[in-house]
Amino acid sequence: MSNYHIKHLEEYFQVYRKSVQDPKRFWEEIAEEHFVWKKKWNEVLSWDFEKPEIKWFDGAQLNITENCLDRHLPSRGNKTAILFEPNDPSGGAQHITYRELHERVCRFANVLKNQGIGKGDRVCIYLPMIPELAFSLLACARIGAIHSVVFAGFSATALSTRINDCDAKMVITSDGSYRGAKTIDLKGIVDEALQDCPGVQSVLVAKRINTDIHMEAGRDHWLQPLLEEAYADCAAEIMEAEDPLFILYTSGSTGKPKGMLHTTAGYMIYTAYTFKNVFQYREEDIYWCSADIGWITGHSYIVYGPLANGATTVMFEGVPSYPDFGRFWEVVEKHKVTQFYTAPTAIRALAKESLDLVERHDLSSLKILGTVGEPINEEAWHWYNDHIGNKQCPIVDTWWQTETGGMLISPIPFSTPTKPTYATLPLPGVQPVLMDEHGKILKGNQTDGRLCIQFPWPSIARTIWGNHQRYKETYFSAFPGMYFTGDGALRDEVGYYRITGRVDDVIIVSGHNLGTAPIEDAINEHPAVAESAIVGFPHDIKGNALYGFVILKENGEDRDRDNLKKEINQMITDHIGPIAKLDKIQFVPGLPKTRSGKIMRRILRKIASNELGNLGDTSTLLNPEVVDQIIEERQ
Ligand code: 6R9
Repeated sequence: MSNYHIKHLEEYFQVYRKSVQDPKRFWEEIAEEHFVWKKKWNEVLSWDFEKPEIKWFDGAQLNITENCLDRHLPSRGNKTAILFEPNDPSGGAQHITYRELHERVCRFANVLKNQGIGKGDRVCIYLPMIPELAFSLLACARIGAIHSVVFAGFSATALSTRINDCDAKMVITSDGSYRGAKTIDLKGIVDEALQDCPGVQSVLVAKRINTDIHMEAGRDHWLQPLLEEAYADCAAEIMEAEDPLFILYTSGSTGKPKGMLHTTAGYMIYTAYTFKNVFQYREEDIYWCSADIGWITGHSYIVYGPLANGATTVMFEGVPSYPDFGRFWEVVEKHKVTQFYTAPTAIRALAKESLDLVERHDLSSLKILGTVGEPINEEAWHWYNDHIGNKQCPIVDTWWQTETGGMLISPIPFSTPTKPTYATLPLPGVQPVLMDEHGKILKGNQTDGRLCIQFPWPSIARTIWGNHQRYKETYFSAFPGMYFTGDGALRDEVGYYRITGRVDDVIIVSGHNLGTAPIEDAINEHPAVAESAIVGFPHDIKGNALYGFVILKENGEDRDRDNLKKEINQMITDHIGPIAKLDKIQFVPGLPKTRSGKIMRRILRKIASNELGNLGDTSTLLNPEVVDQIIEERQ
């Protein structure tokens, strides 16, 4: 039996049992058998969720880039490591082999050193999805610098806040970026941000769109000539297992963004292990995750997890709608993608379009489909299963967080039978529990509560950069001795987990706890509905009432609105009960979304409650204009 590659359900249960009974031995075997170390550990795990302090493989020394690059050179030197698919479909894909990637990372690492960057320094990366983005993460890791990637859709203010929070010495960016038919002036945004960032000493600029940009003398340098001059080899810095690898910001429910800090050995082992199992990865596969490396999904499952397994990972610069809504499927066909991993929001958007855009492509190379980022509703799940997977591809609904570093609850394809909208079972090493609001563990199945994890897994974030107290308060205080995820979940009769959404999305109506996700699921099943979001607003008698924001499909646009409202409420009554009926329904052209596709319920809640004066920061939204439209047509 191999702990590292689970192939059937019985094996899953055996491996899972072992991982819980003797977690140290379990992870130690994986660490020994599948990774290269400069020095072995003194202790596999020490932990204290009260302090909180978590250490995995303390005393070990390694460099993650040797595990992702150098060790593959003898056997996979000529294999494609990164398959870059540009924004422009006629632009030609680039196949970057492991040998080339190694060389580019080494040159880049030398450039960083020549610019005075060393171990422990923070480097902010603000790049579009071009190969230099992957190179720059790995170059930082090569020399022990801590990367902090900021998604290249964030504004100058969001960027400067993140640069200053971690005191980055350097920014890596590009002259601009492509986004569908548009170009974006990234360097202009960096220039604006840097007016408020006195700590930044240098800026490296990759050329992408070839426009004339301002280069600040003494501070800004074109990347390409520096790479050409640099040595093609760079010894990997020796890192301690618990040395920081990167910071990644995630928004909290209040206050400034939290810089989640991930460290080296545990993160490497866990992302590699979960990649291998959840995607049942095999040597000849072509794996594609459509996320942006600006999010944790891209860090763990475009860069580190796949490369640690010697995989071919597709990097896509474009958007799903350019040149048309068939682009994803065109790319799958073109590169014969075997695993495809995306977000429910993308699936819903694509499902709204003509099926012709799917059917004109040969998707027979696909073996496994994945989703991440939010609960997937039943309708989207079936569309994905029927039309993309042709009912042949298991769907892995992977639940995890920036804070968890890797997937925690997910089916293992061909082992765990899938169930629509369920993330199913915990991965080996993960010990979830459901808690009631009084802090009692809910035993047994057919129950629901707040999702906590009661034992550390290797890739849990170790702190919030510069604010350990906030780390403790946010994750370890609600239920002492447990990591609190902030999510609610239910456990069905066989022990499968279904994530019901953020706990703060629970609305109590007349004393009944209603999660927004199941109501939205019910509404979305109406044939005229494309997407919906439910929030609560204060109500004299019920405490809270429900307000639904609904996007119609094209076939619903001409329908009588009052009839539609009645039908929608009937759907809810049928699926959940009359208690969950909506008091107000507003048909909207779009929903305010974060750049990663999450609905900003905070804003919808304010609109529903008529608190229009204080909408908070909308600058990080993907589509801020939609907010004004919604306000204008408020019910
Ligand atoms: C990886 C990522 C984390 C939050 C998480 C939860 C939601 C993620 C989900 C899911 C239901 C899934 N979430 N995956 N909800 N089913 N499969 O998305 O990280 O951006 O930090 O978001 O996303 O609410 O707590 P992050």
